Amino acid sequence: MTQLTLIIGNKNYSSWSMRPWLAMKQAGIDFAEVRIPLDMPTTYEEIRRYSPSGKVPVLQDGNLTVWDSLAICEYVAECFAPNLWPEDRIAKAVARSISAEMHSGFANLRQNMPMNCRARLCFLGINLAVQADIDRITSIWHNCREKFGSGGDLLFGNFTIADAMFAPIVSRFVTYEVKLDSVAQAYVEAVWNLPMMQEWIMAANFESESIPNLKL
Ligand SMILES: N[C@@H](CCC(=O)N[C@@H](CS)C(=O)NCC(=O)O)C(=O)O
Repeated sequence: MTQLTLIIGNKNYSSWSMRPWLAMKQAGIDFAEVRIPLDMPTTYEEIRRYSPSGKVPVLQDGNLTVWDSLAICEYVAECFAPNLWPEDRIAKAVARSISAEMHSGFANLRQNMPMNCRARLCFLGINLAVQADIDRITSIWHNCREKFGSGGDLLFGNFTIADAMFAPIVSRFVTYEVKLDSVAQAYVEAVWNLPMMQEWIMAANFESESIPNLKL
C-alpha cells in the first residue's frame, strides 16, 4: 500500500496542484490522490482537514504533512527521485532559480489567464503586462533549451521539477492560443504531449464542475 497521499484541487483549474502531481507521476512515484473541488461552500473546511495553509496541494507521508507545491516537489525529489533535479550543479542552480521565479512571480499572467485546461479562449486576457510576463517566460525557456537542453526536448533535456513548475503555463498558452516563436512552441508541445500531462488533461476534460472567473 502506498504511504503517500497528494491532496489536490480540480484538475481543470488547480494550477498549483498540477505541479507536484506531474512531477510525482513523471518520476514514477506511487501515491494516492484526494481531489477537493475548489470554490464550493465546503471547500475551505475540507482542505483544512489536510492543510494548515487552507490551500492545495498538500502531501501526506505517514504523519508528516508537506504543503505548498514547490516544497512538495523538493521533498519528493529528496526522498524518492533525485533525478527530478538536473545532476549538474550549475544546471541545478538554474533549475531551482527558474522554479522559484515561477513560484513567486508572473502575477499578471496568472491573474488574467487563469488555468482552464479544457477551454479554448483565443487571445483573451492579453495586455501589455501579461505580454511582459510571456516574454520573460519565453526568454527563460530559450536560455535553458540553448544551454542545458541538448539531451532531450525539455528545459534541462530530461524532465525536471522546472518543467513541472512551468506545466500550467504551457496549459495556459494552449488554452489562450498564445502566439510563440518556434523554440517556445516546440517546448509547449513537448510538455503538452508528456504522457502524464495528457493523463491530467484527460481527467480535467471529464470533470463536471464549472467555475467561471476563477483566478488562481
Ligand atoms: N503557494 C501555494 C499556492 C496554493 C494555492 O493557491 N492553491 C489554490 C488552488 S490552485 C487553493 O488551494 N485555493 C484555495 C481556495 O480557493 O479555496 C502553492 O504553491 O502550493
